[in-house]
Amino acid sequence: MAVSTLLASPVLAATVISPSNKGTWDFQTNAADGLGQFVTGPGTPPAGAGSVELASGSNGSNFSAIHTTAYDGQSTTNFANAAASYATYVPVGASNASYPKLIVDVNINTTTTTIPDELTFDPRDQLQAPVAGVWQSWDALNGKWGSTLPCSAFGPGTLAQYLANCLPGNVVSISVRTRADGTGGVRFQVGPNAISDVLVGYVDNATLGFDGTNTKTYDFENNTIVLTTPTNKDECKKGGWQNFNNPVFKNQGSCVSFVEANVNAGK
Ligand SMILES: [Ca+2]
Repeated sequence: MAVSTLLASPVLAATVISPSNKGTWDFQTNAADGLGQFVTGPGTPPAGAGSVELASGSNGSNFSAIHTTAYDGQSTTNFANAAASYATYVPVGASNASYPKLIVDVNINTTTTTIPDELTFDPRDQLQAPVAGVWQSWDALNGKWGSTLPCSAFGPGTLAQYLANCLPGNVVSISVRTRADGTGGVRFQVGPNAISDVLVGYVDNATLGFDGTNTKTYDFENNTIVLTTPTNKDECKKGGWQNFNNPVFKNQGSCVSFVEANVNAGK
């Protein structure tokens, strides 16, 4: 009997990030009416059924973000083991500035000093045009990034161009900066943009890594359980009793009894 062995690439299960399991992720906004939340949809997200919604509120000069601390302190020399891809959705009619950016706060560590920088991947700067009303995937690692360092030969450009043109000659490493407010050096963000912009964008299916030791795919989901309660006896019939979870019923009779006993509930 011949036995053959197939070696397949390991398939890494996505890490589900949700209201009850945010892991290393958390929301941040500077707007009183800004919003960061897990939602179902919109449309058909690339992973699972939900995503993260980021909205800057009524003032588009504010921002809304979801951060992770998972990569803080990790170092690389040339991004060789890094990973950066994600998917976005922007509703039709929303500002074109709504496409969530991927921002990485880094330190450029040289033999003599540490230079802070902020690398930003903005879907609006890429070869693929942003399109509203559909989910789009972005290969950020191989896309164009902006930098806060003065660098006339860059902006936006590839990470290879950044390494070649924007850094001093005595760089030892590039590391993800730990932010003073503890929110984490890697984030997805909408805004800030013009005050008149109403920014709303969604993110899902993000694969992120920096030094190769903690590369993960994140599936943002809204797993909040919606409580369902029957309000009339007909809802219990034809198997309907099985659809409720507040409370859960053993059979149609117990469902009907519950409705009869609670007929005046809330009146
Ligand atoms: Ca999802």
